[in-house]
Amino acid sequence: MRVFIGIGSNLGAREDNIKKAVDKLKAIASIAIEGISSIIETEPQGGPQQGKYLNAVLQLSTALKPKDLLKVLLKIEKDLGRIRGEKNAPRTMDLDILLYEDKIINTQSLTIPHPRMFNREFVMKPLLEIYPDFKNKVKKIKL
Ligand code: PH2
Ligand code: MG
Ligand code: MG
Repeated sequence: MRVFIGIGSNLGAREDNIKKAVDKLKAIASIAIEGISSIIETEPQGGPQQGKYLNAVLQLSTALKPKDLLKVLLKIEKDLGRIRGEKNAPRTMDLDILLYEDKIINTQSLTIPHPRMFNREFVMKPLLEIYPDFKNKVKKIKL
């Protein structure tokens, strides 16, 4: 399955955090990294006052089901020191499933496509860099 993951970090050694997250994903047998965008520095959107983010988007190929992939991502966030506080709080690592093939998923724990990705430039810019065709898909959906 072709999957796109949004990565964000605005606490600690942000670039190292991103590299470590990518390495941890690489180490998982059922996941292959197919592409990685540029890492961009972005102003925090929402939440309390906090430092700038580094954001990027990854393309994966995986046999994992969405909820199993989510478990893997949450474990990596935790291993990289993520402490969950208030909504949009600063974090060492955020790994969000943006797209999973063309699936639409709405469960308690998972909403795919990521509901807030379309108006977030820190997601759309790196996503379109590695998946330019997505622009045409969005146009079709919104027609
Ligand atoms: N993530 C958020 C909230 N705000 N702002 C930026 N610039 N980058 C993020 O990754 C980000 C954010 C919630 O996940
Ligand atoms: Mg997020
Ligand atoms: Mg998240």
